[in-house]
Amino acid sequence: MALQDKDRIFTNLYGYQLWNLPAARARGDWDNTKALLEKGRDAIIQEIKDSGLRGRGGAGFPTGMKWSFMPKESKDGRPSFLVINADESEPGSCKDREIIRHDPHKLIEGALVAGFAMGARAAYIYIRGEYIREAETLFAAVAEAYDAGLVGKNASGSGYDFDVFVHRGAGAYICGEETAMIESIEGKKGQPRLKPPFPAGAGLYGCPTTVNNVESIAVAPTILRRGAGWFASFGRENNKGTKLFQISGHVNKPCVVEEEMSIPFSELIEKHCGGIRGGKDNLLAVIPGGSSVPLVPADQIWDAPMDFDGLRAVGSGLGTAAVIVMDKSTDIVRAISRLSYFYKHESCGQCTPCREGTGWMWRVMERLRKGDADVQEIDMLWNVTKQVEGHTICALGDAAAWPIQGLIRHFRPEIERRIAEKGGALREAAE
Ligand code: L3W
Ligand code: SF4
Repeated sequence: MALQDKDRIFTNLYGYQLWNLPAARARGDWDNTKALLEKGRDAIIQEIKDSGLRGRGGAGFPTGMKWSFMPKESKDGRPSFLVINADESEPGSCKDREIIRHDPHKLIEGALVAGFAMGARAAYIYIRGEYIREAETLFAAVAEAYDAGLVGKNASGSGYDFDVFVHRGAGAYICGEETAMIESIEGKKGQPRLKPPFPAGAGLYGCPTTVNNVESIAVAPTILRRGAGWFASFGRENNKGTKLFQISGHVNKPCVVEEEMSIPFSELIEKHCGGIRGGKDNLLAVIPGGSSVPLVPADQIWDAPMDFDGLRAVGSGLGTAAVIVMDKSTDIVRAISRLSYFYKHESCGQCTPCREGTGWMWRVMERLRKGDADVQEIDMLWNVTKQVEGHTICALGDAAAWPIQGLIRHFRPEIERRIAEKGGALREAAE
């Protein structure tokens, strides 16, 4: 059953109302936040665990469990921090932008609630450099929250001191990786660190840190107000709650929409996007979770539940739920080659399989795109993706390999056709 309006968390997703504090309050944000904090740290974490909320930034790690990794007491006088990942750079992803544009107070209230639960003294919201207007809105909303005593000293009258800082990125995709983000906030070059140690042990300035996506934090106050059971009543086991889906590409009405987790792909598209351009039979393939997950051909995606397990079952993933729809007019080899270029460009270059492999993969992809390759190069490319996958410091290497693997797995005949066609044309020209 599709989500009803009364169960939507992001009631100002389309900006029909103002984003500012009075309007946010009228929507129920900052309503007796002190009472939420009075539940206590352990009770808040338990409620988030019980809700089944899993990270909304791509990896799907259970949010309550992540919060519970933070030390209960400060060790050696070290403070703890919350870092909020608003560096939304995954091709296809555009949900955190809508939250910040139209509902920034949900995020700031969430920062306080989450930060309090894990004993953090401050939150750093790291916002993508290109989000200029969104950063302006966020700065203004944070200032409103300070002026109203909602954050800062004795935040919301709770007796707890909690600061919120906004940090602007400078346009590097890799700074969305949590440890690269921490390096960047520290003023260093944004390059991922080796894990472990995980940020919960040694993160920002060497202190215990949790990094969460914007959406994961922004839903927390509503979960606490309406109860874990309410949130967990949506979706299915292991895939609970509501979720922002971002549908782009060849649908009649691209949109960002909050829906129930596990909604079938067909229902999402028919109900909210006016269907596939040219009709269902014109669908070629879908990248269901942002560019880092493999594509799924039309016949396998149509009935798939849009959640972590449903998309894993068809060889892909939910990622950020950025659903990129491609109809039969798409040059699928070119599309994936373009993504290869993106990952080559965004590699931070510190580990060899990624630095060299992304360039290799892109160059071979370009040869395949032009049909200017030998058919054995398809297998060679597959092998290169396998040498990159799982052999790098961060997930960017995997993210560069998986779209190509998806292409070869599902569209090998199309690649071979190009090679044969080009070879035929060359032979004809030579005769
Ligand atoms: C303590 C342990 N903490 C894991 C924490 C870890 C992190 C979280 C998930 O990549 C994915 C990536 C993209 N003790 C822990 C622990 N943690 N074990 O749990 O960790 P991990 O490594 O599974 O994922 P990640 O490195 O955070 C995120 C994919 O998301 N993605 C795109 C994302 C794009 C954006 C954007 O545009 N903003 O987020 C799409 O699929 O490829 O696989 O916090 O510390 N034992
Ligand atoms: Fe940098 Fe790529 Fe290695 Fe990640 S996998 S640390 S982006 S070189």
